[in-house]
Amino acid sequence: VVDVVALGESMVTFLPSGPGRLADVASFERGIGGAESNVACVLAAAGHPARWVSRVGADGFGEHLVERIAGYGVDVRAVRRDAHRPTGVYFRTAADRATDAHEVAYYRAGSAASAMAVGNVDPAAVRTARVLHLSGITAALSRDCLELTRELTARRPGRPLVSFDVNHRPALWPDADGPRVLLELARGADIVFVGDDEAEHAWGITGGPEAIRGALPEPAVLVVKQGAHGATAFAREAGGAEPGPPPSGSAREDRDTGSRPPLPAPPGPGPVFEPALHVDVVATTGAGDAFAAGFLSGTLRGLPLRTRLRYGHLFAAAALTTPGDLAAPPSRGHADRLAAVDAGAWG
Ligand code: KDG
Repeated sequence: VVDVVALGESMVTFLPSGPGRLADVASFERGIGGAESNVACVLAAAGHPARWVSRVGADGFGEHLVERIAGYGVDVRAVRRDAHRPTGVYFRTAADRATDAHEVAYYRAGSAASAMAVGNVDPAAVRTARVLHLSGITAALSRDCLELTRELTARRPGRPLVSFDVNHRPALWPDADGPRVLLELARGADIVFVGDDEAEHAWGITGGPEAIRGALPEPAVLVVKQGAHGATAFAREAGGAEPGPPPSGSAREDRDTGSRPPLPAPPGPGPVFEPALHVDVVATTGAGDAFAAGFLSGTLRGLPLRTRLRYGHLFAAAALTTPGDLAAPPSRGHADRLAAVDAGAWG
């Protein structure tokens, strides 16, 4: 049993070496991207045993992805090579500093990962985890991927705790069904991450976190990300959803938590609001994934809801201040010290 399994498509990304429109940029630098593998990489870097489940092409880009993700310490043995379909890639322009506007061009239709299906994903690789992390991106990739996501979010006894990041990507949905499907999938999960802007865009909900919780009462934990403002978590119980048992021998869970007492648990079920940290943003890509990884790290360690949110913000701050998708999170000892500051010193 690993702490987390993340299932989803990863791509080789091409980031421009300077500002400008896709029509004008002359050279790009290779990186890696993929919302779910980003979560696995950050959690592995934070000391959690993590596995990535996916399909890549039998091509150089697939090889590169598997090597790089394994380099973060993620178990990639359940990733399958597809001899008939390519690895997806995407290009992105530098974001406008003021508006965050940027262009994204995906080349992933018919990719190896879009052929993930109930029949070709090893159920044991997915179930042997304390937390299974999924996102709405997978559901948009193909009918097979949608069916797989439905299967994995179906409430069944003995399934891992299911974490679901809505990740609404309008460009990927072939029809207008996306918002309805994403709501249905989120309702099946135990921990849901959604941006308030995303909830407005996808579902037309403008009333903030409370209104979003009104539309999504089922998940044990709902985390509403409010951009640079902060994030609000709702939980049915003060501690929030608890993952399955820790893998045997993970003594380091207890070893580096430091001597500071954890923050007190919230007085009752959410909402708990925690402000984001003020940072000089370099690029927002990957920040949502890092936030999810931080929150899940706190969840896996059984920390109080407010501390989980602080972990989310700390991990997101690392991603916001680097140009690519991925940034090393603060070490556990450092994060624990930062997360334990009192409210006046936070932010
Ligand atoms: O969250 C970052 C992801 O959006 C990026 O890595 C690419 O997974 C990606 C996607 O499908 O947009």
